[in-house]
Amino acid sequence: MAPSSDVTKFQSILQKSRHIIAIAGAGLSAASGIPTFRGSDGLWLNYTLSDLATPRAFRKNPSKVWQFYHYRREIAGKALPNPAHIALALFSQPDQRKEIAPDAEFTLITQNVDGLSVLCSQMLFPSTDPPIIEMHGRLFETLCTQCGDRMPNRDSPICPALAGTEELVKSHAKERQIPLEDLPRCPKCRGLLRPGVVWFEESILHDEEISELVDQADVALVIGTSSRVAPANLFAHSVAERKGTVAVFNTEPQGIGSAHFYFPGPCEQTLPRVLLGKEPDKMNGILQQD
Ligand code: BV8
Ligand code: ZN
Repeated sequence: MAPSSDVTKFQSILQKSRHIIAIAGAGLSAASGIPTFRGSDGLWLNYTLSDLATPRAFRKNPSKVWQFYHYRREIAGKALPNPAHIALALFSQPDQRKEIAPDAEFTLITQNVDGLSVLCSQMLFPSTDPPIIEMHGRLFETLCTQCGDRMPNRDSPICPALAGTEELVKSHAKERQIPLEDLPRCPKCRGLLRPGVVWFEESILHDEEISELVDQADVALVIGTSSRVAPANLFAHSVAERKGTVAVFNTEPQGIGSAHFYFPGPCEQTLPRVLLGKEPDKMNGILQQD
């Protein structure tokens, strides 16, 4: 049966829900100017996954992999949360969702590494710990390949040798050959640092916590994801298998196989309306308020 787009019907389900999870992908940050992976300006258009987002790729050519992540850091570092992030941040506050989902817990499980969901919650609710799980790690963290130290790092550029290479990536020009010693190094042990993200063939972060949430969920919101990467693309299916409700928010009908609801269009428009009953343009002003 084709998924419904009946907002009132979906909101009546939220009224009775107890455990809501949201699974988000690159489409959540598209309106913030961050290219998605497979869209027309997609990140993967000019690169193959195996060239860049695997441990083997990093071992083989850390200079090239670092230039790709430096490029993404430079973009994400200038990006601001959009109305979709704001809608989720508001919905994550019990007092903000008490009309729509009075008895529900909520957790956002995001595949995104741009940190915009956490930034948005910190901007709106600085004293609360946001219910957000960043399952694929963080662009603005580094991991030392020698001592294992994981550290936040928003330096732009993260090291002098990478400065300006974002222009090469942007213009799909040949990357610079940066010597190992000029790549980001650990302040503690001088070991080579890697981006603090989860690569393919690596286990996701917080997998136990995520499994518990998925097993408990009676509603799954699937937001801005092509649902092509595992295990993130399995969560909604497992909620549906346990007779939970799945609602997809996407500009394309992707990942709607086990969906009961599909809200077509940009999530920066559909999320404020469906989750909060608010018009998207009302959301922008919220970030500017002191
Ligand atoms: C794992 C961090 C167990 C890095 C990412 C063979 C060998 C080994 C493994 C595998 C294998 N086959 C399959 C696997 C599993 C593998 C996998 O799924 N591979 C794929 C390629 C088939 N997964 C893994 O390896 C995972 N780990 O399985 O552990 C294990 C352990 C050891 C050995 C084997 C297995 C780890 C995966 C994590 C990879 N890291 N990110 C980085 O970002 O650089 S993945 C990265 O790509 C993202 O995080 C995200 O997950 C994915 C991109 O997907 P989306 O976010 O959905 O983005 P996309 O562009 O595709 O879609 C955007 C969507 O938004 C579209 O639908 C579009 O229509 C929509 N949209 C656009 N604008 C809007 C919008 N919607 C609404 N509003 C808008 N405005
Ligand atoms: Zn170290």
